[in-house]
Amino acid sequence: MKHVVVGTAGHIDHGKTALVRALTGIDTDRLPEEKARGITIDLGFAFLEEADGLTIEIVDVPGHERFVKNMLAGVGGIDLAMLVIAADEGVMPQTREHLAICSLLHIKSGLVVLTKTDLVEADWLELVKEDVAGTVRGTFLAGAPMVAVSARTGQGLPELRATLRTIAGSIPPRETDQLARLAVDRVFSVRGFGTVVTGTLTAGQFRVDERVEIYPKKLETKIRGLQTHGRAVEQALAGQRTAINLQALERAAIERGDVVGLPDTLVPSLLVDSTFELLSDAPRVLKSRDRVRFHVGTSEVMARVLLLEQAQLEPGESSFARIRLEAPIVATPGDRFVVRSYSPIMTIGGGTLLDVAPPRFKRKAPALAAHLRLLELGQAAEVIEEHVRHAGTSGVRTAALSGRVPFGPARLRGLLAELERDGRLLAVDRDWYLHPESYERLRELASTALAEFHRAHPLRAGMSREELRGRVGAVDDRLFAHLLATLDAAGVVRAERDKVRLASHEVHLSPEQQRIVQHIEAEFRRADAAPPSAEEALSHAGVTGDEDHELFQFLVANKTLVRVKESLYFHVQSLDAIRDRVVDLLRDRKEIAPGDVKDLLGISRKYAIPLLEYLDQSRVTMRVGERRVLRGQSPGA
Ligand SMILES: Nc1nc2c(ncn2[C@@H]2O[C@H](COP(=O)(O)OP(=O)(O)OP(=O)(O)O)[C@@H](O)[C@H]2O)c(=O)[nH]1
Ligand SMILES: [Mg+2]
Repeated sequence: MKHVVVGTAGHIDHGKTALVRALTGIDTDRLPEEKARGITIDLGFAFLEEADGLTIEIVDVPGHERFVKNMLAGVGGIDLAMLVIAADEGVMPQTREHLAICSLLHIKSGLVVLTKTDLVEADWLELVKEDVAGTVRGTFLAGAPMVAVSARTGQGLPELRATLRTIAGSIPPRETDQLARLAVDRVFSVRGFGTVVTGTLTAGQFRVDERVEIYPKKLETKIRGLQTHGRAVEQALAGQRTAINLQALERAAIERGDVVGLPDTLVPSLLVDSTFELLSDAPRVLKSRDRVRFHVGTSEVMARVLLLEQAQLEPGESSFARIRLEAPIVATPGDRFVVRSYSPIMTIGGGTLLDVAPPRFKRKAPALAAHLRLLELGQAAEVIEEHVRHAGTSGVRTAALSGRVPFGPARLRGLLAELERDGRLLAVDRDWYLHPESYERLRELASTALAEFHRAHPLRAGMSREELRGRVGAVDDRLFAHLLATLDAAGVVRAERDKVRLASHEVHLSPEQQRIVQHIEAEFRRADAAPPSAEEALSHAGVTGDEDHELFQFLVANKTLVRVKESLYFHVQSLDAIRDRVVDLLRDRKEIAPGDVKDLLGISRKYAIPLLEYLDQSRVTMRVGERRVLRGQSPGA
């Protein structure tokens, strides 16, 4: 089974539609207006089934100058172009424009059909053939078969069909490892079925019941049914003209230019980086920031072309460009696009998309050109590494990368694994990658932040984890944990519970600081169950300050002093002894009142109440009414 999509091309009235009908028996002009005016306005579709499992799908396009935009929507997904030229008229403006468009889209194969031969003499036909050969010289159609036919008499049609079959046979099958996508070229609703979209399935495959997303509109739905040339199928494959019946979506919700893909795989973009070439017969120079019509897939969007290497392009010149779109497009790197001038409307150039989610860069920086050259010409692995490098310290997920590289998900996964093995990428966890340079940057940020912290707070044991995470750019929790674990294993930091310090950090007290600390500690130890306030203890040691004083906090951090309540600290040994004495008393009495503690320790309510609350919180005692019992024992037990 092979599917090849052929697109017609050529000037208005040159006999494209008549030729398709003569070949396939299908009249592709469906609209009443097309019938009335005798011209094609929008795309038409037909097909030929050959004996050996080959299906030739045909997209018939309009030749009218005003409908080139529809022509562009039709030729986006084709494999080969059939340039139709009426023998009586020869090469005309849209013959050239359609040829230029097919060239810009990098269509690789095709043929020329000279039709209406019933209207001309044999020697005139020879002249036209020579003229056509000159026109296609230097294009993908140079040397391509040229077949003379008449749709009216049927002359030459068998030869044309045989030629199409031969060319179709030589077209390589489409890649199977590619994200499935279909650029919508028609939307309509069918009674009893609902909304149907059609297009060429450019890559991948779709199945009935599969969940899909309509990009860029973010509409998620399900494939209710699939058809290829009028027949219901369970599955549609790359290269097939496909009609998709979508579940529960209004016809008005979708339009030409939208793309059907698997959910969360494609990337809608308002900014893309690309190569750009101005056609050598473009009527004038293109200046950076010129407003143009941008065509990719089946969409047309207004855009501005920012030239990255020069201020303007002469006809025939090319450059890297950053394209700012006025509405989102949905495409992948490697896709070709066509640009037409704003007014008068003319095809002037095109290029290849290199990045559909470009990183910020200083415009015109030499680094940007180097980056784009790598995306254009680099090996697949280098391209991935470059994207991960630019993802910076937050890293990038495989799923987010797959819509941004010009190759399929299976190849991407293989290359990521290879890069990780070679140490060119780090895996934070499965499907999440970071460039070693970014990791190095995080290490530096963490070390610098810790060193600064230690310098500012030499008496503090360490920095809080959350504060440190903020200092390295508030990276994801898992990435931060990974970073700390690696730094700890490497002996650079010590991460203990919620505090992190440099492994080299030690708290050093000067002799004077030692004296003060010892003085405060001695006072708390002496005061036992009736401790002084921080201010008092500090002033007795000859310094002014409150509980935030670094030396007081030093005693708290090393657990010499324990905070029982706001501004109330006890010496740790006193607190241990108090707890033991209260527990003993409770063992004896089963339950006690605050007054009992006052008497036991010889202290006032000011200390007794906070102490009991502290013991409640420490799960030593439990409050029952105004009294306390030992936790886990009820009164009277
Ligand atoms: N004598 C003669 N007339 C032809 C032949 N092929 C097409 N015609 C006539 O040429 C006219 C235009 O043919 P179409 O097939 O509509 O031309 P087209 O290229 O599809 O035109 P657009 O889609 O509008 O660009 C019609 O009147 C056809 O009957 C042919 O081989 N011989
Ligand atoms: Mg036509």
